[in-house]
Amino acid sequence: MSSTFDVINPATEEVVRSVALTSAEETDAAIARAQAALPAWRAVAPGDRARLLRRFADAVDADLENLARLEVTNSGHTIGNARWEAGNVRDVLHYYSAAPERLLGKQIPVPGGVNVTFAEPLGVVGVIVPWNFPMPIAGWGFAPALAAGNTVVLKPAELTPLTALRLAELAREAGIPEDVFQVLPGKGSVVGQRFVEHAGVRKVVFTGSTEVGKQIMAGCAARVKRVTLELGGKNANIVFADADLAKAAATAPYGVFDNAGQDCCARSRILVQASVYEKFLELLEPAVKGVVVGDPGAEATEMGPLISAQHLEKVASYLAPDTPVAFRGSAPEGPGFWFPPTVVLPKSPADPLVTEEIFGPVVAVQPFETEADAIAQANDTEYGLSGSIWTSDVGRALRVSRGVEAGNLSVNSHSSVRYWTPFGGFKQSGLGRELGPDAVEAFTETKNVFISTEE
Ligand code: TAP
Repeated sequence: MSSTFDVINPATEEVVRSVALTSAEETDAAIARAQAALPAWRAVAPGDRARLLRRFADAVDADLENLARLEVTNSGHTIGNARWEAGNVRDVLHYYSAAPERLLGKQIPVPGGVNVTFAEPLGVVGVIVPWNFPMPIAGWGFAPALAAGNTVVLKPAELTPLTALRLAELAREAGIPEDVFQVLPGKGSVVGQRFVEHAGVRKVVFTGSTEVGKQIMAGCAARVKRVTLELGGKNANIVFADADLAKAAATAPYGVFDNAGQDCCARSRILVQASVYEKFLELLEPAVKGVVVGDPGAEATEMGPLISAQHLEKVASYLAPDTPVAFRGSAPEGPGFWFPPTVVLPKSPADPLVTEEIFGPVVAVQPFETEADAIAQANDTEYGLSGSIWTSDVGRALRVSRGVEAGNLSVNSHSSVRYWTPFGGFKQSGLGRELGPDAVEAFTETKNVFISTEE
């Protein structure tokens, strides 16, 4: 008998739907079906596989508003963000639909014959998704995996299964065979664990906490299983005195409080050059207080609730009565897991507010003196995912970009994820890259074949 999980609307605390949890036995059966579906899927002609992915993208597009509303209800994402997220799944499917017809090998000059390489699919790929961006992170795994001819089993986070389940329905409507792309809602310790342990799964794509990512990597190492890891971040937003300070301050709240700070790319440390530190804080205060926090389904809302009561408790635990809070924004009263945007001024670089990924709407502002000091402070973390650099000096922008140990940097903006470009972390923020022109390679093995031409 399967057990069930009650999905809760984080803005109202009401039960949305009860979802059956996949057991270990059911996971094994799904993996066996995915293995059985592999020969036919990889044999689909490249142009036909491309067409199926484009039809899947079109089905997502036709269902965009429904998917977005589902995410608002399940995850408390603002409706504007949720529409972007569903649109991102559509765009990523379209982008990788070009891949089946371009899975090129090489003809390499060798003596005595002809040498060619093939990009072969890996087999069954297991994708494990966290609760903070249920749609896009699912798509970054399944779209290139399917394009390369793999079959996919996908586990959404226990808290947020609804959009992934809908995406599986849309894939079927588009004509993708049921066993080629299966969504298995359930617990990480059950379904996710089987992806790691089961010999039939040839690659695990994991996005989530660094702690669980290390366990996944260790489990995969024991089986020499391919693994991609997208883990945590404690990203720096570096503001130099020569920057457009008004713009840097006006945008800083959105660089960290988007998705209520539940974003691996959240710029949760703002490093400000000491000569403009006070001025920056003066400009930051109205920007933080102006963030519209409330009903995520309302068009004007800029920040919704946290995902769960447990997560709210974790975020709140970082703020003690003696925490140096500079100022805070607002949050609704009553039901829902609300936490206001909060700006803190830690005194020590060892303060957990500076070192730990809080994964909520809390940002630490710290001064720095020189360019070298800014780079050293930005790098004083085990993480290395993203970051921003605000300066009007192009040479400095490039020097600091090269100096900061992180996979995704933006200058005079807070952009991290663009599906055309590679995304992933340095250090303990991850292993491998997703998105961009090369992502499909991570879902293939290179096979080398030599054909003798000797008589
Ligand atoms: P986790 O607790 O690590 O969970 C992530 C996923 O792994 C969930 O589906 C979870 O299932 C599953 N899982 C848990 N234990 C497992 C195990 N032993 N074996 C296999 N799977 C297991 O993370 P979270 O709290 O959902 O997400 C927040 C974290 O993700 C943050 O650290 C954030 O920075 C990181 N994140 C990183 C990125 C990128 S791209 N680098 C993007 C988004 C989020 P359950 O739902 O059952 O727990």
